[in-house]
Amino acid sequence: MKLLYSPASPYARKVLVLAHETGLIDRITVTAAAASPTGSAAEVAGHNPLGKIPALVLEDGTALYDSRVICEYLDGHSTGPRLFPEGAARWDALTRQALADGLLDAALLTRYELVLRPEAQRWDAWEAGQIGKITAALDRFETLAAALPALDIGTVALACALGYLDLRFPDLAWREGRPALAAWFATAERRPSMTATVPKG
Ligand code: GSF
Repeated sequence: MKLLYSPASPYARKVLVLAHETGLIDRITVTAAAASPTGSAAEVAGHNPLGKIPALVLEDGTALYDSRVICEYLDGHSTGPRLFPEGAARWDALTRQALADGLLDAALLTRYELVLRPEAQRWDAWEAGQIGKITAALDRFETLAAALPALDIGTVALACALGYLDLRFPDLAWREGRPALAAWFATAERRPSMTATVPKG
């Protein structure tokens, strides 16, 4: 299987962390590909009409996206733990993944606003709104941190989201006022699946 990714992509990291945790990492080759709202590499758009990464290309040429679909597909082939629980626990895990992915969506939109949009066209209220979503998501995770499961798709998504804030939004200082979340991440980021996939960019 070929993963179209970028070394800094937190969504792609979610896929790679899950691949490590489920024993599938050796079945995945990675190909770096450029993806941007103002134009993505042809290889990306050829597989995903949205022009976004990650996209997983199977041996028969089928392309899977987005990261949520790719993660659930891989989990179904796990040689070890299943990170998508069955039953009632499933909805809790999926909702925590959605909250972490939504935090990332707001972070990416903020980054694109600051890095891609010409300064004269920036909209302060837009940036403030996205930062507000990041902050609200972090505050909710602070209330959940003490009782999170050891490992599921929600905890993987959260770890990748916090790692992305460290990479791209150090000034946000997300750990300040969030001791339980900071303590949780101090352990989570030391998992081999996390140390093997530290984002670079
Ligand atoms: C989001 C992927 C995404 O925005 C998922 O895979 O879960 N819902 C999707 N990826 C970014 C790159 S990033 O992860 O650094 C992307 O492809 N941006 C290009 C664009 O057109 O927004």
